[in-house]
Amino acid sequence: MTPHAILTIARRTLVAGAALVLAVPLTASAAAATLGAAAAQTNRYFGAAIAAGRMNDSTYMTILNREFNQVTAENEMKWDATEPSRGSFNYNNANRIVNHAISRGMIIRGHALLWHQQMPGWAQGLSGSTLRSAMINHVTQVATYFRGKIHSWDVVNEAFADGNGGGRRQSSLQATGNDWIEAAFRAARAADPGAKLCYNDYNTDGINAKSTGIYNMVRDFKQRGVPIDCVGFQSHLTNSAPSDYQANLQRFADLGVDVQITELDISGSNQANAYATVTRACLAVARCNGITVWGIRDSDSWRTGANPLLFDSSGNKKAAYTSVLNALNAATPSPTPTPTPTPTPTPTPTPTPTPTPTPTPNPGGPCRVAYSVNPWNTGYTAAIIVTNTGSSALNGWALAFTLPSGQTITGGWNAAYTGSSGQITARNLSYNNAIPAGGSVEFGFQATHTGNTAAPTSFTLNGSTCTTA
Ligand code: G2I
Repeated sequence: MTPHAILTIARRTLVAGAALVLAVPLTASAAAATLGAAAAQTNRYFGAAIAAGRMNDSTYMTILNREFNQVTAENEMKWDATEPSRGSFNYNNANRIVNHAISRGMIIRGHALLWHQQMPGWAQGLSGSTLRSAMINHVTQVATYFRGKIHSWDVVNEAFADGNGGGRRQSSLQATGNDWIEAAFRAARAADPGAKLCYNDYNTDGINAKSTGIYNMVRDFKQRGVPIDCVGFQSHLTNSAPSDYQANLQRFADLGVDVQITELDISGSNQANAYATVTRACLAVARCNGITVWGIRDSDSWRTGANPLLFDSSGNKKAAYTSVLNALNAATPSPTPTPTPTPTPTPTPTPTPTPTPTPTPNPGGPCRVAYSVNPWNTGYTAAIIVTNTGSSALNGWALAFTLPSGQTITGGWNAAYTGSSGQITARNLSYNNAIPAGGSVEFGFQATHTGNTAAPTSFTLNGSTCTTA
C-alpha cells in the first residue's frame, strides 16, 4: 500500500469513524471455526439435544458451549417429565437446560408437548374426552410456562404410522378424535403465540407414503388456518439420506412452513458424506432454519454402539464433524453488505474542480435486518434477525420500524416491544443485550392483520438505518 493510500484510509477513518474496521471484512472470508458460527453465516442455527443429567460433565459442556447455538431437551420436556402426576408440574430438569441455553444465547426447541410415548402413567390410563381435556390442558400449561423462551415447539410428535399408507398411528391420543392434532396446535398458539409450532416425525426424510400423509395434513392445516409453522424431520439415518431428501424438504417449504432437521444422527461407514449431504440439503432450502443433532458424543447417543454423532466418546471431532463444518462454510453467506470502501477518486490532473464526494464509509449501513412473515388468514408471526454489520459490539439495542396499517402486535419474544401498531420499538432483553460485531440477534412477534401482511419499509437500529436482506 502506498503512503498515499494509507493516508487516504486514515483520513477516511477520521471522517467516517467506522472505516478502519471496514478493512477487516475485506479479508474476512475466513471460515467459521464452530458449527454454530458457521451455520449463523446463513442465518441458520446448529444445535444438539442435551440431557440435564450430563450437564456436570465438563467435556460435554465445553463442546456444547463452543459448538452449538441451539438446544433441545432430549427428555426433560416430555409429558412424563413435566407432569408426573395429573395437574402437578415439574420443570426442574427442563429449567436446567433452558436457563443454561438462555445464559449462553442459545435458542431452544421445545420437545415435545404430545407424543404417544413417554406419557405419564396416569395419562396412559385415560381415554376419550377425559384424555382429550388432560392433553389439551398439558399443552396449555407447559407452553404457557415456557412462553417467550421457546423458538420452536414440537407440538405433536410421531402421530403418523409406518407402513399404513400415510395414515395416522393408532394411539390413545388418536382415539380421542382425528382433530386432536389441530386442537393441540390451537392450544399451543394461544398459550405461546411467539413460538413456531411444529409437527415432528421420523422416516419422513424422503418422499414416501408417511411423509406424504403428513404433507397432506400440513396443506390442509394451512388451507384451513390451523396454526402450524414448521415441520421437523428427525433424520435418524443409516449410511445415507434418501436421494430425494432435499426435494422432500422443499415440497414442505413450498406449503408455506419452515422445515427443520431435528434429531439428526447417522450411523455407518458413509457417515461423513451423508452428514454433508444432509447439511447441504438444508442450506439449499431457504426455509430450512437449522439442524439439530441428537446428542453430542457417540457415548451420549440413544443409538448405543452405532456411533452416529459428530464427536467420539472422548469428545474428539470426527470426520463427520469436519464434513458438516466444511459444508456450512461452503455455503454462500446470506447477503452481507459489501464493505468495499468507496473508490478513491483518482487524482486526475484535470484542473476542473471535482466536487469531493461525501465519503460513504459503510455503504451497507451498520446493521442488516432480515424480516420474514408467516401469515395466516387473520394473523402472522414475524421473525426478525438483526445483524450488527458495524465494527464494534453493541451493548443494548433498539430496533425501530413502522408497521403498515391494519397490523397490530399481540405478543412478542426475545425483545420488549413499545407500541403495538404504527411506530414500534423492539428493545433487547437482559439476556440478548449484546450483539458482537458480525453477530446477530433473532426475535419476533405475533400480530393480527386486516389483509395486508407487508413488511415495514425501513428499520433503524440505535438511530442508524439498516439495510434489509
Ligand atoms: O427414540 C429416539 C428419539 C425419537 N424421536 C423422539 C425422541 O424423543 C426420541 O428420543 C429418545 C431419547 O433419546 C431417549 O433418551 O426417546 C427415548 C424414549 O423413547 C429416550 O429414552 C429414554 C429411555 O427409554 C428411558 O428408559 C430413560 O429413563 O430415556 C430416559 C431418560 O434417560
